Amino acid sequence: MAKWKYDKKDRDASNFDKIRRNRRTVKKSDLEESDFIKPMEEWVELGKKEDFFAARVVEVHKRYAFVSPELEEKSVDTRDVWLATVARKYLLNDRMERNLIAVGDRVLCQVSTEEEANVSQDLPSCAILHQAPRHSKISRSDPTDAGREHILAANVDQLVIIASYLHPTIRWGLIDRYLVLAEEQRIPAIIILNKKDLLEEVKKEDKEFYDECQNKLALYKSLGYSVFSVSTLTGNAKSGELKQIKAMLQGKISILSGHSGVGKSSLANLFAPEIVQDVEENPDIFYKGRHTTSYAAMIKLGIGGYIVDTPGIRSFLLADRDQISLTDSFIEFRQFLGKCKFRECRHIDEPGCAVLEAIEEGKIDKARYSSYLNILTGTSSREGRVKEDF
Ligand SMILES: Nc1nc2c(ncn2[C@@H]2O[C@H](COP(=O)(O)OP(=O)(O)O)[C@@H](O)[C@H]2O)c(=O)[nH]1
Ligand SMILES: [Mg+2]
Ligand SMILES: [Zn+2]
Repeated sequence: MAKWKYDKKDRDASNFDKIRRNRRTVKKSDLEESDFIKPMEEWVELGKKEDFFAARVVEVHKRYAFVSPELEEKSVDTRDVWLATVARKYLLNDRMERNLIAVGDRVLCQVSTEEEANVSQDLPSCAILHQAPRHSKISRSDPTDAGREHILAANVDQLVIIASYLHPTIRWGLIDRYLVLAEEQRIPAIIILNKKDLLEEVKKEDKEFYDECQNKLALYKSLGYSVFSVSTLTGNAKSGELKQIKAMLQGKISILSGHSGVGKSSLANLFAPEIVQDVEENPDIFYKGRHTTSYAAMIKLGIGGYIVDTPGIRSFLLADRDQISLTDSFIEFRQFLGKCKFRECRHIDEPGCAVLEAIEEGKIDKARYSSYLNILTGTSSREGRVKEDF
């Protein structure tokens, strides 16, 4: 029997495992070295080829994506969509990332011939041949495979973190996780605290919670972040803090991130999106874990700029971080980097630790430090990951 011929043994589960494992050893660098990612210099020339066009990925599904042709750099009509699949040769490599392309990626596409195109669908179709280098990427650890990276969006200019005071109750630790992502990518973060109307309602009966929220608001402002306290339900985009948010979104690509139900789609809808976002009108259904937006989508805003509305994410875990890069991502810790007695200080219980001293002196907030510890220790083991899942 020829070596390469189908052999029943291949179907044996353990054999499959072995094959999978071997494939998983293919490193990310293989992809980087392949010609999928093209530097910008080559990009323009390639785009001139017949049947080729530059586009922006506006939606990613499991086996296909939607792209919108670029009208000019950074400008697309997000209602003009093509069905796109990544050229098959690039899919043969198994990778460290769950997804090869993400919403926001700039790609070079080739129009599919009639035979290649799936005749059963109405959209024009194309193959994605190349990807432009990314200037930023927002990713989490894949909940189905913690060792893998799930890239939520690429090339975004800023990260908008949305949380609601109540329904669902705010998780300050989650805000800190998102801030780490923004700091690592060196992109600005904007914090929006929504459902202020609900906070006002409990002001009298739960003064403690109300005060805690006010203190946190002041804390994040003191760190230098833009923080807004709004109600997308009762507020008006023409005045106050919603107007300020509008000004910050104009001309930028912003990713809206946060738990499902906090009001991401409601916020997007205030700024004249080309495609109106679904808002879950029945919160009861929604709290059982259902959500209407099930994929990340890039939408042009009538006010100028783009937003990437992300699906209701139930788990948001950061991949492993070493303590040096993590210390650097907590902006108020930065000034103490290199000032600890030990060079490899993790700022946990080491003697002569400058970070611990700063906490004692009230220069670093204790809750922020707890977030640091949670991220540092929570990502060190698989169990930690599960426990940290919130
Ligand atoms: N009370 C109150 N409810 C809001 C506010 N903003 C949004 N909601 C409600 O919260 C639910 C989830 O909103 P949605 O925009 O779909 O959240 P998303 O999952 O983050 O996109 C919906 O029932 C909205 O009507 C607000 O400012 N106050
Ligand atoms: Mg939504
Ligand atoms: Zn230290």
